[in-house]
Amino acid sequence: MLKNLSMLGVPLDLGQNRRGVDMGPSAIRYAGVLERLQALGYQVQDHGDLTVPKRYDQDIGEDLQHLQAVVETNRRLAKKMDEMMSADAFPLVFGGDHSISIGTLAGISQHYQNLGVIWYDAHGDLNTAETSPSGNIHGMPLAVSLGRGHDSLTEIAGGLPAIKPENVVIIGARALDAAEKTLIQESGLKVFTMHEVDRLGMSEVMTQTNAYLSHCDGIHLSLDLDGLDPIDAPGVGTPVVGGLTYRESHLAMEMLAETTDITSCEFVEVNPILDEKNKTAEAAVALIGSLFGEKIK
Ligand code: Z70
Ligand code: MN
Ligand code: MN
Ligand code: MN
Repeated sequence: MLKNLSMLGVPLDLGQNRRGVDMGPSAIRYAGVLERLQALGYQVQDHGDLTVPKRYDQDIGEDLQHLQAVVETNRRLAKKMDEMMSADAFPLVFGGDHSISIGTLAGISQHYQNLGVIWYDAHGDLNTAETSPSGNIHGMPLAVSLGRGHDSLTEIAGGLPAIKPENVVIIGARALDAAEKTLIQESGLKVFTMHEVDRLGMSEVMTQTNAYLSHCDGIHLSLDLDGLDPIDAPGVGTPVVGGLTYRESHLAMEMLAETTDITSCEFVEVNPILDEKNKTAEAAVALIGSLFGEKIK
């Protein structure tokens, strides 16, 4: 892994309805992410937080809430990612809600032929305006990155889809909408739902994930904290019971550190307002430690 890291917060909360996820980057910084990475020997450049539009009451929209603000933010984010990549730094991004993946993937994917994506999440985030039960764009970023969705969202990646379905692995899914299940069937996306995690164990899931993405020339980890069980990560907008434990998640990060060449990552959906004493941000920072090579002994 590159020893130069570029850290960026994206305090966007307009991809969903719960207030507070805009404070995610602050909570993660407060939990000591910089010190943790420096202690591991990384050179970290903190790019601060991207300026994002404030929540406002006009033009919320129904099918695609806050579309223009989400589009504008992700366009700028994509450009920023591109700059970090061009400077040969490993991009480490903090959300904000998961709609920011539209921008991170749009920017990062310009630097790879076959970008792999590990989507660690309770949800599929595979909706479009037509299928979404909520109109929340944070339920759509994986679909958008695969080239499905409103033109103003898919165009952020510059015309071609940012990623290919055969380069995606979803881990931890347990709340998929009907249309998301159909899309998974049709596009052949690799999904380790909680069923597979329970049957195989996380160790085998990560071994298979590594093999499945071995042809990729870069691998992005998109970790939604709601992939974890709400007992371990209560500070998220859409908690779903029966999730990945703190221990399983650490094992996953440790195995990525050992065997999989992760080339960029983001930690999203930390909502300190809904949290218990910054537990979720602290979990995120602990997982970042493991992902970047921290060992117990
Ligand atoms: C639902 C939707 C979602 C995150 C919730 C929920 C999507 N499938 N994503 N929390 N991170 O509204 O599309
Ligand atoms: Mn998500
Ligand atoms: Mn989620
Ligand atoms: Mn959520």
